Amino acid sequence: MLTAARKDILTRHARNPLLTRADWPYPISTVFNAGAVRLPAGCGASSASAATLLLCRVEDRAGISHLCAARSPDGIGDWTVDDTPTLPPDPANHPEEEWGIEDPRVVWHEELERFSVAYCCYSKRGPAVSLALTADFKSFERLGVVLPPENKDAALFPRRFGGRWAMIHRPVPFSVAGAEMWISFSPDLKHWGDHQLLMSTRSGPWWDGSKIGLSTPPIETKEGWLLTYHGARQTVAGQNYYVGLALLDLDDPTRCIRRSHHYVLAPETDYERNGDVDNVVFPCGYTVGDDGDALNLYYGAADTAIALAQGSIRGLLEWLKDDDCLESAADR
Ligand code: BMA
Repeated sequence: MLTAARKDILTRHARNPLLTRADWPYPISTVFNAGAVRLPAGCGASSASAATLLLCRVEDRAGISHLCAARSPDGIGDWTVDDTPTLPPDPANHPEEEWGIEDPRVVWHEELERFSVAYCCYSKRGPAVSLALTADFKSFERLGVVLPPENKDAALFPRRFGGRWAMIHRPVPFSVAGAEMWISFSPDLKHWGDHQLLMSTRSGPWWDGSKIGLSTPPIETKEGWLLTYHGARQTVAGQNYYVGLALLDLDDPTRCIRRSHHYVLAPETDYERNGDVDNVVFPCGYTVGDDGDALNLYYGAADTAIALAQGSIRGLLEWLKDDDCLESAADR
């Protein structure tokens, strides 16, 4: 375990933070937690300059969040940001969005020929999980609330399992300290059931001791579904957010087969340690390079900017093998 923990498996990009409010074409307060995709041909990639799309959480100057698309040819620079909110909250038709929409996770579904956007709708009754579908990041079909409050940090898997869609999410139980990751299934994306606990918090002083939740959507690999997940650790000054790894069985994603002992990303730089909410690294999206291995992890930094950490999927899987803490089913 020590060998793995000594290696930094993710590298921060030298141009971090990649996006801040200074990059926005209209007045905003902050921009952070973004879903990410590489646009397949014919899916909104109208020109060669639309290779990476970040669907960013933007907090306006009233404190309400909406989603806004930023496109870049290389996923690093030359960002073109939509002139107006791409997906604003729609409280007239969706009262659950009254206090904004946050933290999108975007997934391409071959079967639907559309992307799903799983996001947190912030209702006056608390945060809940909503889904929308889009082919072009211009028009969106809202499916509404799919999981009621209090719940967030949801993402779909790209394909069905035995005819059913699967989604990881993070309910907040009243009678258990902390918040944990669950998985649920649906025949139609609208009706969800067969809810099962997937991963629990470790409690105490651990980096994932007080709350956990999915970070990016699951990454499909030959060895299983690679998860990045965030862990919150309570300190006297507030909660610090870290990122760790887990692996789910490829055919049965209810089975967590590896979980990292240590975190792979922690708030260390100035832009991660100081912002609207200090000491936060919070990925919501990833893209993979043409080689099928280079991983770009886009994360919100201190709820104030968007940054990029890069690594190799193969490298992360190897690291996780060394750093695995699941010695028995009871540890899961
Ligand atoms: C979580 C989410 C994120 C946020 C993080 C740190 O609960 O609400 O949107 O980035 O807290 O403030």
